Amino acid sequence: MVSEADCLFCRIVAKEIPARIVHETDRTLAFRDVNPQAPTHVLVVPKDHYPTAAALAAADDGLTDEVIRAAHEVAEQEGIVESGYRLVFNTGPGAGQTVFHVHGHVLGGRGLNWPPG
Ligand code: D5M
Repeated sequence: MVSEADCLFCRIVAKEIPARIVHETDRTLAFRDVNPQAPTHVLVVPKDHYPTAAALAAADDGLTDEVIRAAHEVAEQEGIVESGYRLVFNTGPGAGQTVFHVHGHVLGGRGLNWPPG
């Protein structure tokens, strides 16, 4: 596995730091955000370390598919497909990315405005 010792989400993947895990596949993990912005706010990550969505897509587009599929399965589990949900990859500091292990935010369970702030 590609991991980085001081990466927070690598440490969650390694189960060194506790998280509220809601979904897992061989190559992905999904856990609840510690600072939820909606009734459902789950982060979906590849277990391997890629800093951004762009780096993930450039390196392994099959894994990109798996992350997106896992996000949809989380939405199904959470019962937010019918009402609608948002899948967001903040990419780069200018877009608000603070943790540089790529993660998709699955948000739903309330009305979501567009454009986001
Ligand atoms: O999103 C980074 C997200 O990561 C942000 O919504 C908080 C969340 N976060 C930070 N630490 C944890 C832990 N330990 N568990 C779960 N969620 C966490 P970004 O798009 O990079 O701004």
